[in-house]
Amino acid sequence: MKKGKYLTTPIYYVNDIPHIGHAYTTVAADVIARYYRMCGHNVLFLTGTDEHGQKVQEAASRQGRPPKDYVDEMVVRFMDLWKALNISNDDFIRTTEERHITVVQGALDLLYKKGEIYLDSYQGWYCLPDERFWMERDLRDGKCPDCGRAVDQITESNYFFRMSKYQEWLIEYIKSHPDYIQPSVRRNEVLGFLQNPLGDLCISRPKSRLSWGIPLPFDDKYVTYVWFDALVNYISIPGYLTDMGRFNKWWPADFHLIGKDILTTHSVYWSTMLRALDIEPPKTIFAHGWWTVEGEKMSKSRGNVVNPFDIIQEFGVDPFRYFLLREVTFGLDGDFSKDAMIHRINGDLANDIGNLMSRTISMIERYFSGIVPKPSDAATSADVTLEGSVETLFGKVETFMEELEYNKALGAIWEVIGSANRYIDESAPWALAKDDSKKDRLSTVLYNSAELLRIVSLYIYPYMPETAREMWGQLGIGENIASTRLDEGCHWGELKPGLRIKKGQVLFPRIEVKSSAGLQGRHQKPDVAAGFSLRPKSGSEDTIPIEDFAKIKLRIGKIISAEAVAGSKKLIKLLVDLGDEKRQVVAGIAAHYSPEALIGKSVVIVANLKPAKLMGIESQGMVLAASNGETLSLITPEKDIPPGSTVK
Ligand code: ME8
Repeated sequence: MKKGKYLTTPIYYVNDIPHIGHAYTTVAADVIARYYRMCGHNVLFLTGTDEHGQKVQEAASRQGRPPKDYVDEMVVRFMDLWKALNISNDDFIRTTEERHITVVQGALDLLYKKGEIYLDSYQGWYCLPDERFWMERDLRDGKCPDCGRAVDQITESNYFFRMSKYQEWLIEYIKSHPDYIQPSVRRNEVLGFLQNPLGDLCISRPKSRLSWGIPLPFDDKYVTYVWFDALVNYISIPGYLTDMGRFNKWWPADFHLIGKDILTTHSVYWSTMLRALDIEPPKTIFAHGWWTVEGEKMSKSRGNVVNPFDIIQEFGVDPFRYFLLREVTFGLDGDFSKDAMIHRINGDLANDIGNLMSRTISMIERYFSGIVPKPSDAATSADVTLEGSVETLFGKVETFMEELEYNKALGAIWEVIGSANRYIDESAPWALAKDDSKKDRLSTVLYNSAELLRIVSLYIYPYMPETAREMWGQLGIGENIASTRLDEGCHWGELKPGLRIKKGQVLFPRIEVKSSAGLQGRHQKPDVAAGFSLRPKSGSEDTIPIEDFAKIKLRIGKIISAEAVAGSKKLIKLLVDLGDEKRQVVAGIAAHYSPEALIGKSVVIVANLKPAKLMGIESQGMVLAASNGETLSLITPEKDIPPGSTVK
């Protein structure tokens, strides 16, 4: 067994319902935890809930209930969500648990005895929603500099942690440990923050104001500041002060995964707290980006909070997990929309991996009575290339996973899936099957496709565990994929010929969308009213008067040049001759046409469409195509007709 890996998520406030943001960090941690286990590491993956503090006390009192009652009920929502999302956490910390409280008090006691905590009278401004004190100079327009809400002036005696004395050490530490705070933009942000003098940290709240917290061990008139309490979870659970043998096995944590909203508390408060306790800092604090919803900040008042249970119900767990990590680079902000989700499902999942699976399984069933054939003829250069692409995948995925570059790891896996689909297209097993003399070649092609799917299942298991299990089941592999080592199972040739495949459900059914959305937009618009399952509606609401149709100016255009849009798999930039003018049109057809094949073609252009930007490139029209979801065909005139001709 290799060295242990310790991963954490933030512990979430229980006074809110879990949403896509909470799901994001937790799924990201789960993927890395599963990946490490598959690489033979012992893993401690910790998540949990932050249950003390003013917000919880107030929420409970609004319901006229004791806080503990309230948190006991609320925590279930998080636990249920993690179950629904197949989160494989090894422990779940609730800050109201005795095993945590003891350690918080132990740590406070140690710091107090070392003179790292002192009592002082303090005047400042308090932001209730953020539970943070601010100095007069910190305020922005008299409001909380973090959230912009009103602050109350407060004077009281409190206990302070001598955070300021570690400022120089922290700057030095961050500078000399480039991996400590990631990504680098966040590291620079923290270093910028540390250019201003660091104050000491108020770590107590008088019980007269807040009773729902962990009592200070050296003064029972106070409870512990919720952030001090919460951050200690990262060491209380692996055994700090209670089981130092176990603690030393896990600590320092390999990754604290957090959102960028809580960067300061982790990089400044937590680092200095650990320093004062003589504990090594974690190896990496990674602050990922922020999800918005259809371009807007998620908030209860906007009513646009994305409930992960709804998404799971509508699209399934694995597509949701896949989407979260494929759609945006971990570290950058992301935008959620059902459109984007459907686009991923229909493209990457249904078209790419789903199609590869279903055609391979169907052909093994049809041509070999459901028995995985033995590769029988000498390898061709196509076979060697396919095998080579699989053999080099491990190195790529390993590098990306170590850097938490989830979308690049998935990109590398999907490249291999794409090559396999092309390999099948080019090998044309359906044609080989018609010729008895080509039976050996047919065996090899289908064995190779099935073997590639076996290996791909291993790679996608951390992201989509249910799908990977299903794929192994359909391939007839008896072993449990969860206990298969990735580094051992990813080598070519281990699939045993003779296995009986078990044709099962389609992995990812396509989600039908209206084709009328054309090719202009990045994602075709789903019909929300119809709940994404579109059937033609009968009745007058589906018809338009001829005047409406006449508003659309359709003209014949001749494609003069075509080039792939850098960084996009879907888009091609076209220059189109419309007779009296030339237009630049960006079309999402790269999956169906190569740029070279387009030059010289006459197509139908929507000529009076408002220009739009696609990946920053202006598109001055739309090219029409017919699609049934799988095949896409440009609409071209049946006879030779000059550019600019009208289409009616
Ligand atoms: O801050 N986009 O808890 P919290 C991306 N209890 N991630 C998001 C997000 C969004 N829109 N919204 C939330 C707390 N998150 C403290 C943490 S840790 C010792 C104490 C995720 O319930 C992201 O991980 O407000 C963020 O850091 C976390 O939820 C905040 O959760």
